[in-house]
Amino acid sequence: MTRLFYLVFMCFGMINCHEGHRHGDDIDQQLHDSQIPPPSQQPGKEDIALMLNEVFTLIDKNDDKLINGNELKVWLERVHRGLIEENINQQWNYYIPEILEVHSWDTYDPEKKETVSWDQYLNMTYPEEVIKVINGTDKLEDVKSDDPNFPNYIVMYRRAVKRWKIADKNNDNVLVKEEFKDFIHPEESEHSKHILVDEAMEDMDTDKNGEVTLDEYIKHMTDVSQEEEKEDPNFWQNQQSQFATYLDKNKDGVLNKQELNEWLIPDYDRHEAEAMRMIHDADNNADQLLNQDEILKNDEYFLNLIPAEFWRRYAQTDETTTLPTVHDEF
Ligand SMILES: [Ca+2]
Ligand SMILES: [Ca+2]
Ligand SMILES: [Ca+2]
Ligand SMILES: [Ca+2]
Repeated sequence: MTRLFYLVFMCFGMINCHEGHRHGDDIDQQLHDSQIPPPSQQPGKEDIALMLNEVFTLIDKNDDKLINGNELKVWLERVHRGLIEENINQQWNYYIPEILEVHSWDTYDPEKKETVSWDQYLNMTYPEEVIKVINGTDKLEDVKSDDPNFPNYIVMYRRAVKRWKIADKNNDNVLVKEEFKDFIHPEESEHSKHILVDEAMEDMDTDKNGEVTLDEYIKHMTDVSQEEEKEDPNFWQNQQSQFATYLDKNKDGVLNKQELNEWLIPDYDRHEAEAMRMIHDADNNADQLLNQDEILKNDEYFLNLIPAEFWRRYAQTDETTTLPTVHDEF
């Protein structure tokens, strides 16, 4: 069996993820979906049931054979942290960090730490033609690239410059791993998450007047949505009502920066909200809890409760149908 786990990636590092920039919950969603193998590479229903049963016992901390909102929230946080960490490690290693003496705010003396420099990042992320345009050696309009995403690389590059500045707290133009985390996942830290709002405004506000109209919003959502999402006959109506009902808080027909902020950096706990939504959607007997049966009946819906670790271990068992025992940090 081929390794079914594939790289978890986000729109920033080594990756080719330039089809559009998603925001906020979408980023989360994308990251979480990326750990689920495509259906053709998933194990059969019975094995998925085995995995879900095993996950169930791990979520059910108080061992009452039921999952409550808090247990589910804690699990979702855990899966999320695992994904972020794995993604950071993967990207960090890709850039082949170099040991340098760095000064931090914490101590007076420099410390030897692994670092990634801006040049290293640049050279290992962007094709040479992009770097030439960036350096002014070539003009964008003169570049004959077969890659339809070429202009997007330039947008990404400009964005990377801004993100780097924010992530590089001690301003020495190299990132230590903690700084690199803010660079790749600015949404994960208080220090850097505000940049998501600027990036979203930049993406959506095509006429650059500082506000996002419904048209601008719809155009953006069309650009970043998958074909199958757009095939949904209610797609347009859903987008429109999302905009009018939830996002445009002051009902003036446009989204200002504050409204983008509330959308992308909400002050509620995302994992708690997701746990509540999951319970609401699958709680057949309406006791505000999930039992094993409710999880298994909705197995496809709960695939993202299965950590990457499990999928991977399954893939490594070859053609056998026995699931290996899980003995790790979960
Ligand atoms: Ca329980
Ligand atoms: Ca630094
Ligand atoms: Ca606008
Ligand atoms: Ca508004």
